[in-house]
Amino acid sequence: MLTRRALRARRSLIAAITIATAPASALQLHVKAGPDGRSIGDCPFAHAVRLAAGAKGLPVDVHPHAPDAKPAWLLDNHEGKMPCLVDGADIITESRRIAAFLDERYPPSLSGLPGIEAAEAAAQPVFGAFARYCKSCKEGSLTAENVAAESELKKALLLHLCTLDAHLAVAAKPYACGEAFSTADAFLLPALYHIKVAGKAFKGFEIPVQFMALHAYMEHAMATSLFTESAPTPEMVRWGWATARTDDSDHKARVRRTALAAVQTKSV
Ligand SMILES: N[C@@H](CCC(=O)N[C@@H](CS)C(=O)NCC(=O)O)C(=O)O
Repeated sequence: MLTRRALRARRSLIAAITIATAPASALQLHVKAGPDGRSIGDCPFAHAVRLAAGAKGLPVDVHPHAPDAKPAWLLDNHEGKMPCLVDGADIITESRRIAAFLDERYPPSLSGLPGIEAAEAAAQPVFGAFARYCKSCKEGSLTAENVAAESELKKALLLHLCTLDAHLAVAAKPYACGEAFSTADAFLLPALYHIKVAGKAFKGFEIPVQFMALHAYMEHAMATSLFTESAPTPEMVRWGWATARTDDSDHKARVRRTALAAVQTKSV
């Protein structure tokens, strides 16, 4: 049992640590824009960075850029890569590197939690498996061979989801490592959100109800303000995948016009 004096000392120590580790000003995060070039786009990697920063209570100013309107410094010195974090003199690209940078600089650690390796091993393959499946049988490429390949890609995704469900059934109380939000959650939640929205829209795919731990995990985490305040809209996610699912530039332009009209109608 701590005495009042010890409690006061502990509080001022925590305050001192917080002051010392808070960024001097909000972090700046440069991300892919939506079809209007102004709104925050669909990028799941940018979303992961926002979740990691948000879980640490760090304020982030988000700057969306269209592919043809990126700042010169980003193009010249960082290959135009986004997401790109600017924290004072530090400029970092690649979402995993950004998350590691934030973790090193600002407590609490999201990657040093017990069980993080097992959580990452179960979570990491999911987004790639979904991307391969969702991009299969692109617009205008519906051959028998592609349909057979698509079925294999769906099976692979289901296997990864099954492994993830088994992991969450044991570990998730309620996050992928247990009680605390970790880097594994920051990257996994955007992936699952894309599966939920784009899987349904483009493949009629739904995560099987049998994956109960996975559903419980998603329901809890996707209802938190950390998630709802940083997630792109479902329209944005569908726009991103509709563009990724076609090589035809006329079709890409049509997708952009439709998405643009939807974004503009919403903002009226
Ligand atoms: N490996 C990168 C991937 C980032 C990435 O693919 N970003 C895409 C969107 S999901 C992007 O910003 N594209 C827009 C552009 O580069 O203009 C990371 O993890 O940061």
